[in-house]
Amino acid sequence: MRTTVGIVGGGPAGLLLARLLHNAGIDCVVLESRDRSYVEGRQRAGILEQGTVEVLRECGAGARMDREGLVHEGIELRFDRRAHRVDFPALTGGRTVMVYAQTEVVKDLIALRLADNAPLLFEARVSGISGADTDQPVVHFTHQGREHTLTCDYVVGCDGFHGVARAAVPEAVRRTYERTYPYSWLGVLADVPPSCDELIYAHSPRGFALHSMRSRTVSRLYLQVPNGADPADWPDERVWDELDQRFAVDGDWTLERGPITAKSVLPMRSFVTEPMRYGRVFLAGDAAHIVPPTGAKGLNLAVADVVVLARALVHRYATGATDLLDAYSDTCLRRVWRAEHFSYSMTTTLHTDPEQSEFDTRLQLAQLDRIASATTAAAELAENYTGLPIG
Ligand code: RFL
Ligand code: PHB
Repeated sequence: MRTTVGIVGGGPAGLLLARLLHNAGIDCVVLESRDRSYVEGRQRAGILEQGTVEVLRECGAGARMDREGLVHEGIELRFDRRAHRVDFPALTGGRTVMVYAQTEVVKDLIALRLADNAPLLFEARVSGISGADTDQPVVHFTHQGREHTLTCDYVVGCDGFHGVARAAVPEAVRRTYERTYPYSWLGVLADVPPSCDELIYAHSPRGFALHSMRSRTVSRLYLQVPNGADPADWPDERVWDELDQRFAVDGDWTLERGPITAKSVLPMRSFVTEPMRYGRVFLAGDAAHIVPPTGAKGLNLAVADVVVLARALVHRYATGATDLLDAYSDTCLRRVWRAEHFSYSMTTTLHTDPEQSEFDTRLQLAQLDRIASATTAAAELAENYTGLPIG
């Protein structure tokens, strides 16, 4: 097999890149190791930055998002039994975010690719990439019990944190930066209308909690739990009781309860690998960087990477010039490190470290109070949350 751009991984990064290249008339093949229903059902992120929303619309993948997504104009911070709203449009010159689940973005992109009759192979597991530093890199994969090769002009590793593409960058040139956290999230999906129109990020003496949603009838809630926590130790009643305590404020507020339909524990990590390119192999999305989910940046960073890369590939095929491809890694890493900082600071301001002293707690509360009382501090949060310009 041969193609212009070989894409390893059919998550949001790989599928969106394929859409952008297809629209520009550049051939590509997407190889995805899992089956379609697994990829479409994988419960992950829920918040789209305004720039992500615009990209999806412009590439023709925004119709259902615009019908079913919920535009949010702010978030609520809770701390010290107080609630404070951060008003995004007022602080950012009109920017908002969209609540539209990653599962739905992925379903929409898969449907478009199949409707275009463009190559997207499920259950095609890539084992490695050879010839990264030649003109014709080769992707090695297994499909329907047989081994195949895909020869390409360029290969893009969109295969997530546990993928194989990162290994195409030789260790001698690869630098990695990593931080783990002494807590995880217990995430639940519940068949109950959200108890609030906006997301609530809560700092509490019992640890962090987040109220989010998937639609007008489905809530998504998260609780900080110790690393290694077992969902089996969290019967529904315990989850709701704990959420009630962490969201408690002075004044009226009720967390509506309903049947919990899914429960899982998510570890947290910050990770960056540099450079995001070696020869003709490029890395995009979680294959190159991971953020803890507190800032809702993971999916949005993946989108920004592939927008920059698609632009560079289109420029390369239109003009023959590789300047944008050569700049890809540096262009993306600048935004990546900004998002790493934002995600780290949201995470460490809102969570309770098991080793935390009363002094550390007071610093967290001082920072939250600053956001609640100074427009400059609130604007810094709002600008990062709604998303910085791509590229
Ligand atoms: P993905 O979504 O991991 O997609 C990678 C795809 O590559 C496939 N793959 C392979 N295919 C072929 N051959 C191989 N050898 C392959 N190895 C892997 C995988 O099956 C998969 O389909 O990466 P991508 O496209 O870069 O997208 C990034 C986002 O998915 C990610 O940043 C966010 O979902 C992060 N994230 C969250 N972000 C948030 O903002 N809020 C959240 O609540 C949130 N929850 C999460 C998350 C990430 C999670 N992971 C990765 C553990 C919850 C989880 C569980
Ligand atoms: C989600 O809805 O899954 C979600 C929302 C905001 C976050 C993280 C996850 O910061």
